[in-house]
Amino acid sequence: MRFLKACLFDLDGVLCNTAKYHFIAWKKLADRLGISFTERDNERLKGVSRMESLEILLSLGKKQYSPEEKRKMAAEKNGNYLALIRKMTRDEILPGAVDFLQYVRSRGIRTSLGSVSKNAGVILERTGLGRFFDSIVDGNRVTRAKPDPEVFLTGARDLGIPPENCAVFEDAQSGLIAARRAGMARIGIGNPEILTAAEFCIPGFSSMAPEKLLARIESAMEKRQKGA
Ligand code: B16
Ligand code: MG
Repeated sequence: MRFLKACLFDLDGVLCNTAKYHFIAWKKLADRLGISFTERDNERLKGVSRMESLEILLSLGKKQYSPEEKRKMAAEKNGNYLALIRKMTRDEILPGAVDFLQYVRSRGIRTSLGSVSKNAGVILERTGLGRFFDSIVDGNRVTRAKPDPEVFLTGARDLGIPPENCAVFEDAQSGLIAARRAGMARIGIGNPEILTAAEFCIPGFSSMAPEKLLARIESAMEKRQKGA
């Protein structure tokens, strides 16, 4: 590949469906607080940090809470979440993701995980996905959540690859905006009407042969670099 040298992957919603566990864990807290919290509300939490997620959830209720109460609530949600993800298995990896990771690596393209989750390590270990990455950037390494580009710029720096030769796979608009700010190519996983910051979208990795997907990214990068 002339232009594509590294692929950077979001974790939740791209490689495995942990968004459902975040939802169950937040909902448990919301129910206890008497706050109505739906799957639609949960969409707003994707790619957002834990404390920002809590603020969004609490904004759906009427009560005000002290910083100490909020810290305890975030810890409670994380306990709910950890209990769920500690039971994960490799069966929860999304279809086509492992084939794509293996194909990319066989072509000499480097890989980085770019998640703002502090729990990414548990998920990588439970699913066995960790071995597919040359670099792992998670919420324990970065201080700024998406849409800040820190998570992806750190990954590119780990790999020693310039941002313009990196492609990001993301299921959240906040993550795609982070990738755009980082100056990287952007592939949305999901609905193009929602993921408007993507250069193009696919429903998932099983929807297209890996070589076709790489060719499509390479041509998008080539166009962008010629236009620049
Ligand atoms: P934690 P990603 C993000 O992960 C999730 O999308 C978001 O819903 C979550 O609040 C955030 O991680 C923090 O996660 O509470 O586990 O530290 O999409 O960047 O892989
Ligand atoms: Mg995600």
